[in-house]
Amino acid sequence: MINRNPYIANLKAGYLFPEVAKRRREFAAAHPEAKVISLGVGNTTEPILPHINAGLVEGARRLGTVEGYSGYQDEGNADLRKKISEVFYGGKFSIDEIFISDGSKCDIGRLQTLFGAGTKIAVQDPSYPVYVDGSVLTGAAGGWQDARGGGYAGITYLPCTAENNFFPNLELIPRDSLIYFCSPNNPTGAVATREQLAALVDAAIAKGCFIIFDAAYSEFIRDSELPKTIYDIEKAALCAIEVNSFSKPAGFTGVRLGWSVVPKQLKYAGGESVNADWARIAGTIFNGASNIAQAGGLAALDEQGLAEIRELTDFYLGNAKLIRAALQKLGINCIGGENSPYIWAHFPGKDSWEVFSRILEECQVVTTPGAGFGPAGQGFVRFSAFGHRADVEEACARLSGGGFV
Ligand code: PL4
Repeated sequence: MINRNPYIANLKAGYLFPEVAKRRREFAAAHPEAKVISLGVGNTTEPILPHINAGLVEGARRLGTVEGYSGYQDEGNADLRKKISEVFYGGKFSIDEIFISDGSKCDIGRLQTLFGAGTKIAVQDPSYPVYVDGSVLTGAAGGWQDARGGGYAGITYLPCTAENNFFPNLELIPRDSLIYFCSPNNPTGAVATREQLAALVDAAIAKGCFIIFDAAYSEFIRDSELPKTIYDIEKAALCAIEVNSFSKPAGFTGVRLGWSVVPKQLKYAGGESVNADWARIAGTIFNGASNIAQAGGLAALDEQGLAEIRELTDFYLGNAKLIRAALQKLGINCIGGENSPYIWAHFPGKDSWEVFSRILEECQVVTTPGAGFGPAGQGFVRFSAFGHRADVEEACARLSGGGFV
């Protein structure tokens, strides 16, 4: 009989979001009368806006015509790649440095094949679970260890707490490691300043590290002083890969479209090109994003599409403001929710899964327990601003009863 991949056995628990969904289902089964509202998983709820939707429809229509039909486009639509470079990076990348994906999560997983087993990993703690769980699956991380709040061997957790203003101590980053960094951050909602990102890039270059920079929430940034991409920092192309997505800004969570930037300047210790390797890997184990999704992506990046992105992200930021205000009225300290769709609420001394259960029982509102994002998430709960306005208002009214505090 064939053996199981031993790295799978290293995973300590199930993936966070299905676990939250399971507990929600169990609660709903036990309380069939309850109208449960989800402020848990960051899943978009609002319809795709008309201009972008028309781009999708037109993309589908063209596939039914001789002139408009297209098949495999492994590397992605060249017009879309060019447009991404222009809109997000001031045209500084050539189209063969922009790789279209079926979403940023999918590329975060695939990118790990560039480095392989035994790579040292550093993550913001707390962080989006895919960085850690994906590292375990590729063997970059080892088994679970209970010491110091728990964590996987081979992963350096960089605590992001109120004490350090949710930006990690860069001295903790090991030499020659792969650093996952997300800004605006999931789950804390914190956004790194230009100075902080510059310090991160300097540290990475000095220590021979690469950064995988996850900018999936960049379109929620409203403060013009805050950087939307790591490539705003000079020299970042020497040490960073950026992943991004149409999921949250355009409502493409189910459509599936994203991209990765792998600069040609990026070189391994031996001088080999990371870009060439990524083209090789992507060409081997990925067959391109849907042509329909890419047509929608092109529509999203013209003038009308960008205005719709602004409208949609404004809507979710409006939800975030309501949630934040409701929590603050109860005296709960929270950050995020201003340039980000997540609010990170602090319940000092409490277990985050217990707070999750209390909020579910008292308010029939689903959240995400902070401990699921890493050891430093203990005592926190994440509220997502993705929801219909009426549901968010109803959730805020229920929360304001405060029975769970
Ligand atoms: C639940 C920092 C959400 N099933 O849609 P994608 O693949 O382009 O984006 C995924 C993604 C990438 N980077 C960050 C993210 O936060 C997300 C989406 N995260 C959340 O609630 O934290 C959805 C999670 C989904 C999942 O596992 O990704």
